[in-house]
Amino acid sequence: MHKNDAIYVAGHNGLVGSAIVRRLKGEGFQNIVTCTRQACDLTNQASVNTWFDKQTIDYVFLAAAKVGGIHANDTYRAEFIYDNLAIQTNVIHAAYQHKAKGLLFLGSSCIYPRDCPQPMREEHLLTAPLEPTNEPYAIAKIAGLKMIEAYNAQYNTQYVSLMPTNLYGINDNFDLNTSHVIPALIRKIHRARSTGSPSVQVWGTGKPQREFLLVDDLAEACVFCMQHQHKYDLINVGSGEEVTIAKLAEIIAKVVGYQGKIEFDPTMPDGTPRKLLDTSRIRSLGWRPKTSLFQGISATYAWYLDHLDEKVA
Ligand code: GFB
Repeated sequence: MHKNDAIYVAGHNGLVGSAIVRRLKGEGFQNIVTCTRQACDLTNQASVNTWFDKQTIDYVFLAAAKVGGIHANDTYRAEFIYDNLAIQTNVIHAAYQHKAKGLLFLGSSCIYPRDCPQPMREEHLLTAPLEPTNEPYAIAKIAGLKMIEAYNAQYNTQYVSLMPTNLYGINDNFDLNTSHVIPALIRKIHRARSTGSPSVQVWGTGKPQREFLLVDDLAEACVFCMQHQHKYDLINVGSGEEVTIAKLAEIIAKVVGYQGKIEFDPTMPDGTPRKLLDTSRIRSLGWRPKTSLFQGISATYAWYLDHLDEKVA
C-alpha cells in the first residue's frame, strides 16, 4: 500500500474499523475512505454497487459486521446470519468488480468447532460441529472466508481473511444485553464500586477460558497483513494469553478498584469452553502482539471513564 492509495475502511465507527482508521492515520496513510450508513447501506447490493461506481478504491478493510456477545448472538440469530452474509457478499464482490488490489476480511475465532483441539489451527476449520450459541454468526463468517478463498483460487486475487480472538478496547459496545464480556464487566464492576454494591453478577459458571486481544494490536496486524506478501487465505490473530472468566472478573475488579464479591449466574450460558488460537502463521510472518491483558484493560477503563456520559453507567 502506498501512502496516497485510496483505502476504504468499511465499518469505521465500530470497535475494529475505528482502530484500523487510527492505525492507518498513525502510519501516515492519507487517503482513507469511509462512508456512513445513510450514504451506503452495506446490506443492500444496489446501494453498495452505486457507491463503489462513484469511487476509485485501491484497498478494502472489511470490518463492517453485525457483532455482539454471547446473549446477542443467541437472541438475534436471524439478524446475525442475514446482515453478515449480505454485508460481506456485497462488499467482497463489489471490491472484486471494481478491481481493488487488496481486501482484508475479518472473521472470528468462533468459526472453529466448539470442541476444537487447542490451540486452534487454521486447518481445524470445518472439522466438527460449531458452538450452538453463535452458530448463525459463525456460518456467515465461514461463508465470507470461503468466498475469499474461492475468489483467490478462481480470479487470482490476493485477498485475505483474519480470524481474531475475542477483542476489546476503546469504542467498544458497553450495552449490557448485547456487549462482550470485557465491556460488560467493566460497566457492571464500575457501577458496583460507584454505588457501594456488595456483589457483582457474572454470567455463567466463570469456568470458560477465553483469549483476549486489544483491538489496537489487531489493527496493527491488519495493516501488517495487507502490506506483507504471503501465501495464506486465512490467518489467526491472538494474544496467546488465556484466562478463565472468573480470573478476568478479578483482573477487572483490580483495575476498577472494587473489593466486593464476584458471584456467578449459571442460568446464563457459558458458550464454548475454550478458544485459544494457534498464531504460528502470523508469527512466522513477523507479527507479535504488544499489549498485556492488564495494560489493555487499564487503557480501556481509562477511556470508559472519559466517556461515561455517553455510556450511561
Ligand atoms: O464475550 P462473550 O459474550 O463472548 O462471553 P463469547 C464470554 C464469556 O463471558 C461467556 C461470560 O462464558 C459468558 O457467559 N460472561 C460473564 C459474560 N459475564 C458476562 C456478561 O456480563 N456479558 C457477557 N457478554 N458475557 C462471542 C460469540 O462468544 O464471542 C461471538 O457469541 C463472537 O460469535 C465473540 O465469536 C468474539 O466468547 O462467549
